[in-house]
Amino acid sequence: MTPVADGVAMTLDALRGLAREKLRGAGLAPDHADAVAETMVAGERDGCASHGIYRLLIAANSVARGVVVPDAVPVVRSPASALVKVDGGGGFAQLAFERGKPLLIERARTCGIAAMAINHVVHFAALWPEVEALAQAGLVALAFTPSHAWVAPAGGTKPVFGTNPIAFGWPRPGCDPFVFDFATSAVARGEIELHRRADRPVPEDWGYDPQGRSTTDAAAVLNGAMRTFGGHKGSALAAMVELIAGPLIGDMTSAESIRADGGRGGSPIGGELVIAIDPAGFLGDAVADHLARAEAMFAAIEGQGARLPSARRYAARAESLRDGVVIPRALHDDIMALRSG
Ligand code: NDP
Ligand code: PYC
Repeated sequence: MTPVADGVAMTLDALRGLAREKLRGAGLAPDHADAVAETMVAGERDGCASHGIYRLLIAANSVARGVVVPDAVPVVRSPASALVKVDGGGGFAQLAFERGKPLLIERARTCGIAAMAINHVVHFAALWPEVEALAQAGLVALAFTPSHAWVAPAGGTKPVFGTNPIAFGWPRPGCDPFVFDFATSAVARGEIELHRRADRPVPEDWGYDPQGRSTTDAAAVLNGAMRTFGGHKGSALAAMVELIAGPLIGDMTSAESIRADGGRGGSPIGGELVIAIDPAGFLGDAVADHLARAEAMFAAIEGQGARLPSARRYAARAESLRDGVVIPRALHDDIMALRSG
């Protein structure tokens, strides 16, 4: 660890070691600590601060408040050839995904398409590491999860939806996959939390105060309601995520999740739906020809100076792999104050 002007410079290996040590100190079993640390390090490495190492504070809080089962053992089963179900046993979602992923990949390759329901987990993570891993395996991937009811429907000011992310991954020959992953709220809640920590105002269109008035006060939005992105369009997509990653897979909606939390301030409780499609299932031997045609679309986007989603992330990754990362000093202090294990 090297102190720099505005933070602490760390290699990714040092950051991984610190994350594992603090997660074990919080009480997580070693396999959970390793899986959770990996996604936090990936977030920090790729310049996604809202789901990077800052999440150590959130994860430790969820364990301390008894929201998460720290030594849960995920159970994987397959109720039908194209379906995988993982019961996460109340643990964090990362290990449940890791345990179910090999069977999901196998079933997608066998059936052309397969879906995995991850149930009974606590979820605070970004979804792009999951769809990126599936796309790296040659599959098209979609992932969805509800969260806590923090977001008002378009036209209302009271929370109904979670921040409900949608992630998509597309395999590309010879380069990193095309990946996007965003909340259906105007911004992820983690971003508003970072504004509150830094005492910075938020844009007026991010949310409402508890009285339903637009505000630039981050704390007021956190206590009031966030807005969906794109008005009624984001609102409908948020509802879709509630439905397909809640009732469809027998798990909680965001309203049910926040009720189950009971004021403990833990991370969302519920499920996740992951869909994987093997392009060869539709295309057979012509798969390479058709994936090559997709490249023309990417070239048309980049050819006019627009960027692909994830281009920023991959560039940040290259830089972090070379130079390491800098953790803001106040965050580093808070992390060091957590118990070690
Ligand atoms: P952002 O609005 O920051 O953007 C997300 C996506 O849009 C990324 O794929 C990003 O690529 C891409 N993007 C951003 N700007 C551009 C641009 N100018 N041109 C092309 N693409 C662009 O994300 P959110 O704040 O909505 O969400 C952040 C994270 O929070 C997500 O990873 C999500 O999974 C996570 N989250 C998790 C929840 C949970 O319950 N587990 C709930 C809500 C959110 P790039 O990264 O390259 O910039
Ligand atoms: O940033 O909105 C968010 C979020 C919710 C759960 C995990 N991240």
